[in-house]
Amino acid sequence: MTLKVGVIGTGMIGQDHIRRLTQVLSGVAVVGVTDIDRARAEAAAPKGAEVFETPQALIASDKVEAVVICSWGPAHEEQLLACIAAGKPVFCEKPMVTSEAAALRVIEAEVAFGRRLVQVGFMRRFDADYRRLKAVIDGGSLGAPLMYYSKHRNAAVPEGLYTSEMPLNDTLVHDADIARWLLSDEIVGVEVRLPRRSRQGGELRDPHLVLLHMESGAIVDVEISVNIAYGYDIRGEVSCEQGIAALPNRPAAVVTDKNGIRQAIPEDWRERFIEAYDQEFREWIVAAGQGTATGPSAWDGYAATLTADAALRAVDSKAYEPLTMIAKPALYRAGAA
Ligand code: NAD
Ligand code: ISE
Repeated sequence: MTLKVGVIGTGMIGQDHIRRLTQVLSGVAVVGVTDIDRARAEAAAPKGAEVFETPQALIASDKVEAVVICSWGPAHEEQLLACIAAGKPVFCEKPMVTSEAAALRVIEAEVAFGRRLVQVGFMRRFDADYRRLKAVIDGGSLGAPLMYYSKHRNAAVPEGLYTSEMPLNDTLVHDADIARWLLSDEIVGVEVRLPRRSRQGGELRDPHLVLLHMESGAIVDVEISVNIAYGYDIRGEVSCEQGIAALPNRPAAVVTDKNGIRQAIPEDWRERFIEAYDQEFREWIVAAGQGTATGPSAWDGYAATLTADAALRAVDSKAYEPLTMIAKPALYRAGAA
């Protein structure tokens, strides 16, 4: 069985996902693409794929069995709701949506449909190192987790992004999700501290130090840097009652020369998480082929969006900003079909 997929948004990650769906993974074919920039969609379309005029036309097409959304965050809600209305499994890049109200509309639509259809692109949950870290914490040999340090450093962002919005809506959401998942906990409040501005970014508001307060009382300390210049550097360390569990450094050749002993650093997320994205889609293809979704859910997308909203409020208020979640619908509870 080959799952016939349509891709909405053929920018950076859309092209990377089309490459993995056509050249790396099996049991899947990209039969349609669309982008508001038609020329970009045409350039990215694999041989034989149809270039649709609009996301709505792609979602409605009988040729398309499941959808991959790689458009900009603010466009996701309308596209997700159309997929749910059509009963089609959908993989949606993070952030699932960019407001609490939009997240609740997606949850409401999926709950009314009665079966999970949405998987959100929190690829770290599929990374082998993060999975090993979670297995150690869940194993319990180190006792309860007390603190988690999450370092999220990007080399650069496009010019013109100066406020806290992009670092918190687009980048922090990964740390929020991985913290909830690793610690099996919920975020109940957020604080943000703004250190002195890095001079490398001009007017860019960078970096951010974010504290996530968890329901258990554990605290997560997140560094969000989006203009660190030297590469893409992701680290994590969980401090537990009886020991520490940390992500290993990525294996890379060790170079020794007159400048010293060093290892290469990934350029960006495509390189660092290449295997994680592959695995994320492997698991999505299996679930979508059965007409459903597993992995990070609309509930997880909602939690991450609430966290980003609270962090943005905390930048202005300089105070602890609480999060209030609705009661978790049965569809998203452990063991739900
Ligand atoms: P991009 O700007 O390179 O590409 C986005 C594409 O979507 C553009 O080609 C744009 O024309 C198209 N688009 C925007 N709105 C549209 C609409 N309404 N209908 C059709 N096409 C539309 O951005 P990107 O870096 O590829 O990011 C896309 C999404 O993927 C974002 O939500 C981003 O946060 C997410 N992303 C996730 C990861 C990850 O690690 N999981 C990494 C990068 C980006
Ligand atoms: C980007 O959109 C991603 O999702 C990357 O994983 C993240 O590290 C980066 O900060 C975001 O801009």
